[in-house]
Amino acid sequence: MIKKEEHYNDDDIQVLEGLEAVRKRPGMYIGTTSSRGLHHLVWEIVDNAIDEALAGYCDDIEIIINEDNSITIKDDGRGIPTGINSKTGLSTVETVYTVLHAGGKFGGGSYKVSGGLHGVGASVVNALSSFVEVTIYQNEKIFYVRFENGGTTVNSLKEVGKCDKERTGTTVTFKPDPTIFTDTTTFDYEVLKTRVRELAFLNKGLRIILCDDREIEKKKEEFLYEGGLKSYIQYLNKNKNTIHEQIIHLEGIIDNISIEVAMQYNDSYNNLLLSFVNNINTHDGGTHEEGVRNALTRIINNYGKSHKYIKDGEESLTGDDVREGLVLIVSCKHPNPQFEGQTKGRLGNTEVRKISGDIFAEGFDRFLMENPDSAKKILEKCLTASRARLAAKKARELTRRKGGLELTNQWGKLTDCISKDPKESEIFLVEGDSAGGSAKTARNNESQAVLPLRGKILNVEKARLDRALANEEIRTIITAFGTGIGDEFDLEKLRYHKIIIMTDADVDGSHIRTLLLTLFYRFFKPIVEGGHVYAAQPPLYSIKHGKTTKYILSDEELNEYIESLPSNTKFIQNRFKGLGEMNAEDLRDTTMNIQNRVLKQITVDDVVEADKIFEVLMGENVEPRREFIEANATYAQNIDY
Ligand code: 1YM
Repeated sequence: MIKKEEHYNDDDIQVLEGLEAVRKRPGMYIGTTSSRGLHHLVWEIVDNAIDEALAGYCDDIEIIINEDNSITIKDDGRGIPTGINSKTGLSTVETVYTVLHAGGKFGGGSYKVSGGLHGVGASVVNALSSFVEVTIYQNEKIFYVRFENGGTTVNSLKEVGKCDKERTGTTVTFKPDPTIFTDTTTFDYEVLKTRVRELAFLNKGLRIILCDDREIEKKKEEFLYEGGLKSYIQYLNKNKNTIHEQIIHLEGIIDNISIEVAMQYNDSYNNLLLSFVNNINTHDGGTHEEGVRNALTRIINNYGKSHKYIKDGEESLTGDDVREGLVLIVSCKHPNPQFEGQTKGRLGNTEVRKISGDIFAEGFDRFLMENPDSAKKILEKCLTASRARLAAKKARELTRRKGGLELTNQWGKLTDCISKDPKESEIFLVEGDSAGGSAKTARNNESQAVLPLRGKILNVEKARLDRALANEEIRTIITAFGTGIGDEFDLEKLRYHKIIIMTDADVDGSHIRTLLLTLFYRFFKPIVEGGHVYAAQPPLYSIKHGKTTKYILSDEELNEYIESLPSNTKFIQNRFKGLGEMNAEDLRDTTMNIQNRVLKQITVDDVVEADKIFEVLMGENVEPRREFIEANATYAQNIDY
């Protein structure tokens, strides 16, 4: 753990701007005022408590969603300083909450180790809240301050009581301003829970309690992992078959930069690599991750060669080979991280590459030496992956020779659009030949291509690339997309920026949709991450009365619509059994025409959650699937008719 080197000094506070600026342009400070931004407020306050824990002064944090949708966060740290700040003439806590960019962490003497996306802190939360209350327990005294309407102090800091000497800490309650968060001011317990669990995994020994005190759903859960990252790996591999028992764990500090890695292989064909810097998920990796990746490939190859798993003259294992079935987490703590990229999801500090590589290489090499049985299983797994990769390469070459993966006009099934501009081109993947036929008639042939899918496509959760390539349906999809696959994949070559899955609203339709999503998530992840994948929403009903035809998307909407009709209206209601039943005109008007249609964009907010769901739904083990289906049965509608 990195200790703060100097203590906070009241004069460190820098007075920069007023809170009004935050209210005028909230997006600049918290990214968005949608639900995501709303939850971001919680992390800004929790981060201060986590910093206190990282500095070694706090063990317990509690987060409560109150009945009125306000949030209370408590910690048992030292309490925010209450002395007067000479620059602002205010108490330090008032300065921290009312002056933008104020805080010990910007003062130079000390630094912030945890930190939200923007690291803008408590004053931003105050600016965007209808009220904030801070209570501080310090030196046997209780202090209290209250702000309203975006940061106006209504009760300046004062002593309000006495407490035991042992009782120290900070309690903050805030309520987001509904005039700013116009979409929603309702907190989502599950969203808070996912991040709280992650924070508990990342900060070994820290107890975080999450409570929901709202009427219907009162809940209380405690998150405390003595095993830290090891516990995280256990959690991620829960439904998988691991190939070696012991979780590999190593850590080290060089030049005040700490690196911790935990990893374990399972028998699947996927990998899950998570990386963090100061508790922030670096979705796009960066130098800490690169150091570990490079060292992983190097160390496994060295071990494989010196122990004759890889014979002289045999091809080395590639990065993909050594990552197959691997679940790995890298956590870096850095005093001065530089985040790069559009979403600031990449660590840029160049010195970290060597540091993380060296720490990883030493620890991993030692593990292989000390655990030859595990090492054998890992090497065998990597070698099988390598053989499969070579087989896939052959299969690809073979299909290419047959013209299967080239863009020729003889691939029959696809009805392409005229436009060659990917930005304006879309492809509909349609269930069945008859719906495919209607879609071809209904489409706008300038920008809409149609690919009917005849059979069920292969479940790639249980298959490697070489088997996937043997599947005709999958080959046609790869060819149509134009991107290539595996180590040849190139997002730039994607021929359609909208890929629209159009399946029936029944069990078979959902199955085909899930199979396609599994294929995209496992083999074309950048396409999903780039927001290119959509699900069409064909209507469930049509209602005809007089000359009017109204299409309805859900049972809920149907009831509302029928109730809204004058009571004596005569109407015909004929539920669509499937897309194939709809004529081309209906299909155009409801599902394909850009003016009227409703598309659902498929996004991946949370890779951990997505990985789990695909594994559970499509993987080998039946028991977790049964549990999942039972737990989610209430969400399923229209199971079959
Ligand atoms: C529920 C939220 O804010 N806890 C908290 C915040 C601070 C301290 C302790 C703290 C920090 C330092 C010294 C230091 C903060 N202090 C500041 C500032 N919990 C919560 N607990 N003493 C106490 O950083 O050296 C900002 S946050 F700026 F005043 F030091």
